[in-house]
Amino acid sequence: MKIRWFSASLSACLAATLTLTSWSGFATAKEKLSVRYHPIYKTASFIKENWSSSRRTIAPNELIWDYLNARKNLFKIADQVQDHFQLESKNTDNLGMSHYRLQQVHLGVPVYGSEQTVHFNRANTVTSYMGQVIPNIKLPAFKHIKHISVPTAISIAKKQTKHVKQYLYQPTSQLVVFPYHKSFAYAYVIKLAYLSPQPTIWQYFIDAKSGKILQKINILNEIAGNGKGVKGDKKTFEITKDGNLYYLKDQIRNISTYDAKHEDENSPVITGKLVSSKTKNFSDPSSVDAHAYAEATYDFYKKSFGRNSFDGKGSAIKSYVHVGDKWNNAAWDGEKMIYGDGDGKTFISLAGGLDVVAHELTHAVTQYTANLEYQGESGALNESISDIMGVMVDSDDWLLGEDIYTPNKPGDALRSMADPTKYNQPDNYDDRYLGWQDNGGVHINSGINNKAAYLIAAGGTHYDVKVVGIGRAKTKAIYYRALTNYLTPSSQFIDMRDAAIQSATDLYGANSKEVTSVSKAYDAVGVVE
Ligand code: L5Q
Ligand code: ZN
Repeated sequence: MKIRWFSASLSACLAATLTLTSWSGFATAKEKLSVRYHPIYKTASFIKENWSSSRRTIAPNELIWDYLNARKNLFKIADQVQDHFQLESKNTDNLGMSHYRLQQVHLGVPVYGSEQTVHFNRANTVTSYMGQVIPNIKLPAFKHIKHISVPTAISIAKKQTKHVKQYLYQPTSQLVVFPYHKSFAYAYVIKLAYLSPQPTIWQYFIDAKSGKILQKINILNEIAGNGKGVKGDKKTFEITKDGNLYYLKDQIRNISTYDAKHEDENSPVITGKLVSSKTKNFSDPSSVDAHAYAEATYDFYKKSFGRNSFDGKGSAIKSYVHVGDKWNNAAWDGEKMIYGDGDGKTFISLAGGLDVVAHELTHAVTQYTANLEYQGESGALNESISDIMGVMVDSDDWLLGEDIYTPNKPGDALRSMADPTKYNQPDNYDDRYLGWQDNGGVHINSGINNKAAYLIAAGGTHYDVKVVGIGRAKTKAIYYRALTNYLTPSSQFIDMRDAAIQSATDLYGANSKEVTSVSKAYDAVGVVE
């Protein structure tokens, strides 16, 4: 499309506004204002300028409204700008610029697709505006219109996908003003997502008055990518095509994988770059595994517990590979997963371990649930929960990190839940570490709870206490329930015992064999009242 530029002197543009609101901002008269207009709505699509407020002292959050007020003519707004825009977010970048996002509203209801961005430099001068404003929407208030309910709208959309057995999450609904046939209608935007038979995210626009489907789009733009993992194994995973490039971005699970390009592991911000490829084949084994294993862990949580991402609300899962220089570790940093390449001797690329990836992502689940404090006994429980879910995701063994630890020493691992003492961890509360290292031994004392979980699942006699195994599926259900419903940030080993017994009671009954196994297991590792 050809872009047409219009220039106007500021004083001319502002003449009308200045008389209306004497305090509204203005810039020096000589400054150029360049405006590109929307071809149909004739409101500003892009403004390039240097606008600053004339008010001497002004709260930062009022500046944005002063600006919109100063430009209201360009948006064809006659009344209060506050009635037409809703502030969505503000981001300050590393250049010191502030970027505001706004949403046009009509009588309080968002106008679909009509969003705006306004950009301030560090001197609080607006340098540009971009977005869409639809003028003269003539629709009475929603409450004055006879309309169908949200559940009705959802059932209309669901009728279209009768072949779907399981949705990824509860269908969502948002009321919008929807531009339709040169007019407007209130519509519910219903989102339906599912993985099979074909990964799809439908967005249905249901007329709130008539229930008619005005439009539907599959907003999933995703395909299968492939590549080899750290161990040389071929695998497929979900990617996204955008323009000429493919990206490690799984839109249905909301998982993206970035290359940190050796940014320091201690850096407060790791920028990274979304991993891309010219073909569907991805050649970096670390990012392939980080991505595919994050997907596998997502699926584990979804399938086992119905959990949608670490927060249960579908939050974006971000992995960063090639963090640091030969860094021998991986972590959840509170917002994202970060993986080192390893030095090649102690570790190879840590993203190459499915159990490691599941361990890290479980730290995120913990943060959003029990939020176990990362020191002392609660920290050891935090570590243990990550290990438990780590081994539950990864095949049938009780080892952690076996795939990425000491490439020249086959058979060993970072930790063993079956026998924690193999890797210098205690397997009884009496042998717990009480020093200050490792946040009070969070990676050491986790062995105690790891052994208990192992005994519950696999059974065995430990320090003369016999435990009958109840299998992995029930064990993971008990720990998930304890983590999400019972444990708190200050929970100690004894609380873990009670939380596990309580969870097993809920799930299998007070006199069940499962409850017996749990209490025997904690007896066996010396966690007793
Ligand atoms: C650890 C996470 C891993 N790191 N163990 C210190 O001891 C220290 C860190 C860890 F899975 F990447 F290895 O578990
Ligand atoms: Zn950990």
